[in-house]
Amino acid sequence: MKTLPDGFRHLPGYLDLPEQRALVEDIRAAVQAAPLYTPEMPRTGKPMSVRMTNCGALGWVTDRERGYRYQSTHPATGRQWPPIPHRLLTIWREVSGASVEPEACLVNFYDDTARMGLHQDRDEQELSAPVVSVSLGDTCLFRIGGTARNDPTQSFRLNSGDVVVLGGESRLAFHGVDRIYPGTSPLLKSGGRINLTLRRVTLPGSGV
Ligand code: MD3
Ligand code: FE
Repeated sequence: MKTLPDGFRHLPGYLDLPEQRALVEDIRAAVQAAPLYTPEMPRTGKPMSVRMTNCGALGWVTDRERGYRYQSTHPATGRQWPPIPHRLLTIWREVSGASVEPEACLVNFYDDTARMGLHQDRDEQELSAPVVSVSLGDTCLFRIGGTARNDPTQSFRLNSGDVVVLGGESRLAFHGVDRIYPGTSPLLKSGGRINLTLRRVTLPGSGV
């Protein structure tokens, strides 16, 4: 039997419907200040199917010319990212077990056909803090393996209101989103899925 990587925690239904609705309103306000944009793969410039924006002091961005990186400004508007909503900071404090605050909240928006290929998250200097993920809207099929690309993977559904904590060994596990199940949640008026990931980027004391 395959085992999930150590430090992986799935908290199904962590947020009730009123909490999910309030979070959607927070994200709507953030997206007004920092619009979703289409990220490009490094070197090839191939557009990703997921649209993105960020909240927090630092945001994860990618384009053909400069590749994957964190920066303090939106690539299209040049403005600072809006702050991380308080209710997300509360969730981080409740589940992360970290003594540091998150610096980045990546907002991923999936339409019915969007996917995210198997990848590792390793653009952060701080890899001892977990990543905390919040799912809103339509259900997705999520896949997670081990720390080597060819390790066996396990798939399961992430539903609206689920929280996932990726700590310990799972922090460097390969993972991806294979598909969205359209029409599985009434939360977002026009459907689709939002995933929020809270991350510590810099090492505490690095002066950022
Ligand atoms: C496992 N997001 O933004 S969330 C990402 O549903 C990303 O949008 C997916 O992968 C999404 O990088 C998956 C669950 C997740 C998030 C971060 C992880 C799983 C992770 C980091 C390390 C290992
Ligand atoms: Fe990821």
